[in-house]
Amino acid sequence: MGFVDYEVKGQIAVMTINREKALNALNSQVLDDLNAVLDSVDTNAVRCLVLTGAGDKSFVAGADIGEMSTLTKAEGEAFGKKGNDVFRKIEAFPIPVIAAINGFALGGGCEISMSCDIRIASENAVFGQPEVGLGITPGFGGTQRLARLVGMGMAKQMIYTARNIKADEALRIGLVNQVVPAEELMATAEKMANTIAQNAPIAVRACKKAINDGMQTNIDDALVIEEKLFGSCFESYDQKEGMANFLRKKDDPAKVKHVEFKNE
Ligand code: DAK
Repeated sequence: MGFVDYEVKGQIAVMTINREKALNALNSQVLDDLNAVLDSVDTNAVRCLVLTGAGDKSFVAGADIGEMSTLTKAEGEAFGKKGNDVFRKIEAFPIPVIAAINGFALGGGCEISMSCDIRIASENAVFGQPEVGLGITPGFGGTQRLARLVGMGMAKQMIYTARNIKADEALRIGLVNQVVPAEELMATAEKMANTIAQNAPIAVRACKKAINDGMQTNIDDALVIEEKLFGSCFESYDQKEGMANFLRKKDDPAKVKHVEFKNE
């Protein structure tokens, strides 16, 4: 669809931002297309998403500077809301989303990667929040998500200096989970997505919600959130079969089998 390709591969799917000539920069159309593709995902069939950028140079080189350059205050606010709504949709998406970062992840590109659950970067990836050099603040959640991921001190350093960092430094500060050679990026991301897809989907979704919601509140309320989501897994086919399989294994290791979780 438009600037976003979508391919289902068994129980996982790959979403590719495809605006390679502009290094996959996010204009309003890309944001609308991302929104529409996310709305079209059949989350009963697909259990994990991978988000990447087209080409081998850039994941997303930020929000579209040409489009932003002439915005009025009101239009800037509307553009920020459009981006924030899409990024929040990714963050709260019922199934996990892995960012496969294949090059520049600057400004809105770094921000969209941070709205994903897990970040895997190629060795040529470059991260940064260059906004203060353009006379603006990060506008798609960068001031909030970066501080939550790498800590306040490092987030402030990156944002105030507008200095880009390479993949190895992003790994060192905890901005990405893993760095791999570029030619292995998609295979690594898809392998991780398939590993996630083989686990009980109801439980994986509940874990995502528990972590996301719990991180926004105090520990007492967070543990209540966990309790409720823990309870919600019981009486499902997946919980009964997952536990029965463990007990069968204990009883007789020869009875060990791969559980086909059913998302029910
Ligand atoms: N926007 C538009 N076009 C871009 C772009 C961008 N962010 N980044 C690259 N391009 C385009 C270039 O203009 C060029 O187009 P043509 O000239 O060929 O037509 C093409 O992509 C190739 O780029 P370069 O020729 O520059 O390629 P290089 O290899 O020389 O350099 C680069 C690659 C990534 C270092 C360079 O392109 C670059 O510095 N790009 C800009 C990176 C950047 O500053 N990104 C952050 C943008 S600010 C808000 C909501 C959100 C935001 C702010 C506010 N509100 C609340 C309203 C977010 C802001 C940002 O993301």
